[in-house]
Amino acid sequence: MISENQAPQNLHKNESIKSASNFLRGTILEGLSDLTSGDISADDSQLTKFHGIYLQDDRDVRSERRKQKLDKAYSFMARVGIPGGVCNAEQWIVMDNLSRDYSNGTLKLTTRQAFQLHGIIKSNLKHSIRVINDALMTTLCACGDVNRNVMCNPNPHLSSVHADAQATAEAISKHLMPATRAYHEIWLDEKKVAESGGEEVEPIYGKTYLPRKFKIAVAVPPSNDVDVFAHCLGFIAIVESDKIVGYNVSVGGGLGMTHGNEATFPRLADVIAFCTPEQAVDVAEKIVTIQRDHGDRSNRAHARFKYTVEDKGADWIRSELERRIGYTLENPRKFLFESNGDRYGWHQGQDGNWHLNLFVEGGRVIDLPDFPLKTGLRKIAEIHTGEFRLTANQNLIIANITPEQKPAIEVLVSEYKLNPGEHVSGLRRNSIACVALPTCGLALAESERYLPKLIDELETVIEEAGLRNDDITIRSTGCPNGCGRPYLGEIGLVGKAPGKYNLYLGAGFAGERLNKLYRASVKNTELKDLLAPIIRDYAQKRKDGERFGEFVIREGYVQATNAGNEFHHNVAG
Ligand code: SRM
Ligand code: SF4
Repeated sequence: MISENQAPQNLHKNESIKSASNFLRGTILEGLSDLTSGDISADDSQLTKFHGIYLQDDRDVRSERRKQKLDKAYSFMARVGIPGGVCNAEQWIVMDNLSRDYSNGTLKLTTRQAFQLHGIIKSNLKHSIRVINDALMTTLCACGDVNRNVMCNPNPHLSSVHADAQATAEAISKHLMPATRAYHEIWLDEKKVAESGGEEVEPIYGKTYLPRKFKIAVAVPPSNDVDVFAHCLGFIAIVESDKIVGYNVSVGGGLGMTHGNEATFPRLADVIAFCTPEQAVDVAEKIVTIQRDHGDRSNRAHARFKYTVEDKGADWIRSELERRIGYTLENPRKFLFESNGDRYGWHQGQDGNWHLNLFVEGGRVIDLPDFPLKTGLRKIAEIHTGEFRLTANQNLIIANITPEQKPAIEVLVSEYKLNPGEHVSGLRRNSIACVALPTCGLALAESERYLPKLIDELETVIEEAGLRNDDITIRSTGCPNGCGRPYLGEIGLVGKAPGKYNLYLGAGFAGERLNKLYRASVKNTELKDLLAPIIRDYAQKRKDGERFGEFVIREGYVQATNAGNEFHHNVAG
């Protein structure tokens, strides 16, 4: 029996767009060849998301152009998903070239270990996508109602453990890629399936794909840098004698919500079972099919897997999973996360190779007059034989540097003033800001362009309070969708309107607890004064080892949020 939210008459319009799209083709090809306008049709712009491509416009000039009766300044954002954030030096150079030649001159390292190129105009789009594919990367499934870029802890200091975790992330990613050849036909000029007499099937997704986006992460305790509990599906590595013996499986995390709609809320995942490394791909596939069959296809604000888990219960999900895989899973094993931040600076792996975790503010790789970050990284790429690894905190690891190569890289780090995080305050090095304005069509307020300025102001407070080197997580977003995972910041800022933010406090430092609203609609000019006394209070009264997020709860600034469904409420007692 199909449920009400799957009944044909109740389906959201995106379901019919997907269904009529002929496996994600729509009229994208025709739209691309029409160069009389810079955009594509509304339906196609839903479909290009599955191809990792968003139609955007420059919001800085939107009102001026409206006054002048001009079209919006359209361009495209392309997102390149690389499982676990791992790419090689040649691939970095390809991305660097594309950003210089066809986009806005910058690279954005995202909170899901992907690259974003902003500002590609329509006539350059196809060529850019082809260049990305020629370099053995893809934009396919970086967005859309499918499984997205699979995240994984990228710091290979425990070389063999990380190699195994990465292999799991890559295997899941590969297995959950859609089968449609639409992408190859449209962007890579492959022969049309219809012409070659073939017939298409989507064995995992079916022709309407998932009700909504789906996200997976692999975490390696004690680091929760990937924020595994914010994911639809998580795999938490259980390590014994330097070997991954299996994964705890977590389900039902997700952060997006809508201001003023309490039926929407961020939710952290429940840990439901333990699986062996060999079972992980099967578990991932079957969880995806549970969401395919039971997710809400009528209301996109209730369509994420977190609501399926919330409504049906974690126990039901586990038994349905076991029914679908055909065997029983073990109960979860013990694990401990210590932080959801990055390990900055130089670290040597078990195999003797070195890894340098650099701080990249807001994930924006750009050349500034006094800080030529982009050129510095390119120079490194020109000599580096290891990898570039994008972190879930929008930072970058130059990974697998041989001991012989280390001195040459050190010279470049110092010549280009690259930042291994040592001179940065504990607040700044634990900051995340989503893109927001001017490219994000959903932004209600600034984020990436604002957070560094707020941190400048707050640094005067933390300096005076003697907290310069203390790690405190601060995360901001320009709207409640949660792209910078703000509900997992000890301090979280969520855009409400231009210059106004909801201020949240009290998340767990290891990403184990959501924060809680402290003040709504605070003007940006008032944020420093609102936070300063709390920061000073923390400096004076904190207990040994007590984190800022714990302190604000103990001192009663906010109540603890122990479950997503109490995010909007204070609980009596
Ligand atoms: Fe996100 C939509 C940027 C991570 C939740 N996100 C968007 C769009 C595409 C806006 C749009 O739909 O038009 C943003 C593009 C802005 C731009 O100009 O580039 C955007 N999201 C980002 C990135 C680039 C933020 C960043 O600064 O790093 C991150 C790209 C990740 C990637 O590489 O795949 C990004 N987005 C996230 C995360 C964090 C995560 O996944 O760990 C979340 C919260 C976790 C979650 O999904 O629950 C997130 N993005 C959303 C949502 C809300 C989803 C929901 O459940 O309600 C939207 C809007 C939507 O889907 O309707 C959204
Ligand atoms: Fe845009 Fe909102 Fe995501 Fe920020 S959180 S990138 S403003 S959708």
